[in-house]
Order: sequence, then C-alpha cells, then structure tokens
Amino acid sequence: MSFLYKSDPIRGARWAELFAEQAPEIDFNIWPSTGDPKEVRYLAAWEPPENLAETFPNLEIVFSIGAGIDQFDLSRVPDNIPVVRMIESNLVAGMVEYATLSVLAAHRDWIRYSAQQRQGTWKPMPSVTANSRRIGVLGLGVLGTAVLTKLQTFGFQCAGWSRSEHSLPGIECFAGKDSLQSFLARSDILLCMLPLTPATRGILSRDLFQHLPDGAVLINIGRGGHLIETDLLDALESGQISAAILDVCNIEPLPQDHPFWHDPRIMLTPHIASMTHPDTAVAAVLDNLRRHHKGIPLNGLVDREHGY
Ligand code: NDP
Ligand code: OXD
Repeated sequence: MSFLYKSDPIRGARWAELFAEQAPEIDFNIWPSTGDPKEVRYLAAWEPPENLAETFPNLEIVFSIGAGIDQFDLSRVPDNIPVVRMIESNLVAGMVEYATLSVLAAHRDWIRYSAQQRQGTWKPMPSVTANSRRIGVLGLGVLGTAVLTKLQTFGFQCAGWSRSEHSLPGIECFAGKDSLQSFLARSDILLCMLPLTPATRGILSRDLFQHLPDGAVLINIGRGGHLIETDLLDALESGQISAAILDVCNIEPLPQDHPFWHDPRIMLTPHIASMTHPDTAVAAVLDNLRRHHKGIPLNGLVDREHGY
C-alpha cells in the first residue's frame, strides 16, 4: 500500500519524514518515483499526473495539495474516487494574515500613500473609522469565514456572499445571484475568496464593478480566472475602483509586459497569500485516511457537481 506525492519536492521531503514517523506502514513516494503503480492507493498532488486511472488502477483517494481544485481535470478522475481539497490550520492562518494585511492597507490608503511617496507628495487624506468601513467577502467557506471572523475584531462592518444560505454571528450573510447586487452595493472593500468554477469564472467584471460604491478597493485572493483584467484597468481609469491588491493573475508568472506591473494603483504579490504547510497538511491527510478506513465522511470532500 503506498502514497504518492506529486508537488514541490522540498516540502515533499518533509511529508516523507512525517509519514515515516506517523504512518510507517504506508510506503511514501515522491514523484517521479512512483514505486509499483498497482500499490498506489492515495495520491496528493497540485496537478495529478496524466492517465491517472490507467496508471494507478487501485487508487482510492486523490488529495489536492491546495484548497483550490480548479487545476484538476475532474473528468479524468473516475467518479468512484473521492477528491479531497486541503483544509489545514496553517493554510487558514496564512490567509487570515494576508487578508487582514490587505484590508488594513486598503482601509488606511496604503497604496495611495506609497504612490505619493514615489512622487514626493506629502498629502494627508481624510481618515475613515473601521466601524464605518464596509467589508464584503465573496465566498463564505473555510477561508472566507475565518477572514471575516478576524476582520470583525477591528470593528469593520462585515458581510459575505455564498451560493447557499449561511448564518454567522455579526456578519451579514447574502446568498445566491439575486442578492449579489445588494451585497456589492454595501462593499467598500471587496475580497474575492471564491473557488474557480464555471459559475465563478470572470465574476470580477465590468458588470460586477458597476454595482460597487465609487472608489471601492478590490482584493483578489481567489484565482486569476475570476478577474477580467481589462475590465479592472477600465474601472481603475474611471475611478469606479480606486485600488486593487492582486495575489493571483490569469497567467502566472505575470508576463513582463503586463500593464499591472507598473500601475501605481495595483499592489501585486506572486500567489503567496497562503500556502499548505507540511506538518499540518500531513495531520489533515492522515486524519482523512483514518476516516476513510472507518467509513466516515472525509473532510473537504469535493462536490463534483458544483466543482469545489
Ligand atoms: P470553500 O469550498 O470552503 O468555500 C468556497 C465558498 O465559495 C463557499 O462559501 C461557497 O458557497 C462559495 N461559492 C462557490 N461557488 C459559488 C457561487 N457560484 N456563488 C456564490 N458563492 C459560491 O473554499 P475555501 O474557503 O477553502 O477556499 C476558497 C478559494 O480560495 C480556493 O478555492 C482557492 O481558489 C483560493 N485560495 C487561494 C490561495 C492563495 O494563496 N491565493 C490559497 C488558498 C486558497 P457555499 O458555502 O454555499 O458552498
Ligand atoms: C491553494 C493555493 O488553493 O495555494 O491552496 O492557491
């Protein structure tokens, strides 16, 4: 019985140590070494190998190394094999840090002050208190909920939008397409923390931006495919959006000639908002293996119909 890991080999070496300590009965291999393919029962990957079902005929579970699974071609994973996305405490903590940093930067006009510094301009802007700033998070899942729970502690007015109904103390919850406009109209700082699916691809578009308050700030920490990049540039030009913080882009790494690089209204980071940490990820995976053996529901099981 073996476990195949196919992702960053440096972090993979730590996964191997942890498996050796905590699950020595499982033979652990790091791609491209697979051991006997017929022995592979579990796979953890950022992108699964080609011909998955043919190559590993006895596969029982596919784990995503990341929280998102849009990089998986689910049609290539047979229906009887569960796909599990990553839910682990350090991934959540990293996202809470990044989102808090970005919201505070937007709230305190950090991007504009940084542009002013480069121009040699000393010009204070009016300050807004946290309790009159409205934060909206697209996605009320594991990450969106953790982020909003933290942001509430600053006194911000917090709201979230999801597909199904949610109820969270102190957070205004909106659900479904019909409520999207009302949610946007009260979001001075909008964070995208959605999974990328056919229903959410291109959601950050001209059509969505026009429902935001004038001068809203956009923070995209979901996926590059959520954003229509030319629509963002137009919205920045018209002032509909005053600044954007982008951790993800359509093409990563962002091409050198892309206009985002030198736009003073945009702050870019290279898809580092949060990362899976081996120690907590292996604990989550081993917990799911125990669940699998006991026949109890897996944590983070992907719903193939909805694609997340
Ligand atoms: P979850 O699956 O826990 O949550 C997804 C949320 O999005 C749910 O609230 C869901 O609604 C909502 N949603 C999905 N589809 C729609 C839709 N069509 N309309 C409205 N709401 C929708 O995911 P996580 O919180 O764990 O992760 C979210 C995403 O964050 C990942 O998929 C990944 O893309 C991104 N990510 C980015 C990282 C980075 O470094 N930049 C790091 C980690 C993750 P409902 O609750 O009703 O199901
Ligand atoms: C993830 C990511 O989905 O790092 O976990 O983007």
